[in-house]
Amino acid sequence: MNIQWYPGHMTKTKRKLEEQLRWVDVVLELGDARLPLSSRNPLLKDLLGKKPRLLLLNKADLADSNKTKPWLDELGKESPVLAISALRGSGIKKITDTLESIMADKRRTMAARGVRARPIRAMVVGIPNIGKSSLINRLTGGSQAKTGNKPGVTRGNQWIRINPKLELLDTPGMLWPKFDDPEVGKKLAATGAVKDEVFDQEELAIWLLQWLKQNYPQELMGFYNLQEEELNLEGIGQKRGCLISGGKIDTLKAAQILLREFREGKVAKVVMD
Ligand SMILES: Nc1nc2c(ncn2[C@@H]2O[C@H](COP(=O)(O)OP(=O)(O)O)[C@@H](O)[C@H]2O)c(=O)[nH]1
Ligand SMILES: [Mg+2]
Repeated sequence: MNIQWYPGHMTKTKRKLEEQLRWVDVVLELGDARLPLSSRNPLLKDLLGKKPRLLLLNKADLADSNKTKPWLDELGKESPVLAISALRGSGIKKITDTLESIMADKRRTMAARGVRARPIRAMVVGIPNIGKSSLINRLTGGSQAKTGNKPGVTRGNQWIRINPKLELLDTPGMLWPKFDDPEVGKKLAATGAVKDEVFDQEELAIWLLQWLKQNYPQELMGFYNLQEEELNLEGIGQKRGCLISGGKIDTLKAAQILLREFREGKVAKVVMD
């Protein structure tokens, strides 16, 4: 993420999203399966009003599936929800059918009024790095099957025909991450949703180590082949040969290794909320 979300940016981003929302029947809200709450901006709910949404918890390939299940049940009370991986392709096939069932009532009403059926129009919405472009690519199969400009759509936005039932706005809706709570900020930084510069890398890695020790101790010890009392940046640095002159451990390098390997899902598959 290369943007700092100052109030000015937020206003502009919000206005753009409001404009885009006018043209769609339904919204595909992307969240991160590792952060079913922290990766989402609650403002979206207000912006949507009565417009239906399908929540997609992306990056499920990196998430702890035992903990994803209860979240799906809980969040499913508010809106339909699927766990997906835009990278691996899991869950993608269910999207069209779920959207159809979400729109079924409205479409019946329209049909009764004699309005000719047209494909459902949807757009992808989410914070930076959540996988919006990956999902659009996955849905389109990488092809740029654009259906051309339609009246009422901002210049530059186009519809992509996904299948006979579904059209997608080619430009995703941007939301900014919300982290009034520093804990939420750390979770977003640890998973790579906000750029590293927001936090000191060593501090962030020390926080993450503590979190992993509390929540996934076996996975952490197993991955780095360390005993419980060695679970610190020095221990990781030693294992990985992060040395500076004088035989001291380069803890910054160890922090960067931990953050990278955690984000790649190598250390443990987690749910942090
Ligand atoms: N492991 C994993 N990585 C993903 C998934 N979806 C997206 N990514 C990665 O997340 C990063 C951001 O994805 P991108 O589609 O550019 O996000 P955008 O900023 O919302 O458009 C990229 O490195 C993607 O490869 C997923 O389902 N699983
Ligand atoms: Mg993108």
